[in-house]
Amino acid sequence: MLTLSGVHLEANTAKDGGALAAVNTQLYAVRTSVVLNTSSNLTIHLEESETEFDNLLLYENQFVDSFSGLYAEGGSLTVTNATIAGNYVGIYTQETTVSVRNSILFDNEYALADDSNGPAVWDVMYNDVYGNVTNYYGLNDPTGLLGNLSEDPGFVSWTRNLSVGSDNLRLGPSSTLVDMGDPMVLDTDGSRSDIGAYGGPGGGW
Ligand SMILES: [Ca+2]
Ligand SMILES: [Ca+2]
Repeated sequence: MLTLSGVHLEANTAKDGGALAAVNTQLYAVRTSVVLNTSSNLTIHLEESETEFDNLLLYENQFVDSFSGLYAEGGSLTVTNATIAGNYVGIYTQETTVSVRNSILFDNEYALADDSNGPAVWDVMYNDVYGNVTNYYGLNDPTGLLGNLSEDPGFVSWTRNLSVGSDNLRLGPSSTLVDMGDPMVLDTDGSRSDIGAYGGPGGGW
């Protein structure tokens, strides 16, 4: 088991996994920020791994030839309280058991995408998927069900411009995603969880 806590991955370049790659690995990552990396085959590239991300920031990652974003092939992927913006794909999987909860996917080309041969096995609850060119690809759009929303997240500031200097992906005071996460999950202040990377028990970063 590989554990990452409070790791910031910025401006790296690699072919498979511009920031992070794992094959046949158990990986737990909490409070991970991944920005401005460049890949030719996905920013986070996971194969046949059991992977869990809590409080993930993944934004403004670029690509050459192929895609940027988070990719998993086989294994399992659990993403809770992520904010994923300005990548080519948000989360893209093939033959993976996927859980995505309490997460924001905004301003990507594809937000949640599955390209499995069989039916997609996705558990998708209490997310906000909004403003992507394609919000859902290869799986049903669950907006309005199980706490899934499609609303402007109301970040403090966001510009998709290949730079992160002026981005602040915390929820602004008028955001409708405050207290709209899984009611069984609490924030550090004891309130119902907020959606996004700054919600949930690990959200105080
Ligand atoms: Ca930006
Ligand atoms: Ca809250």
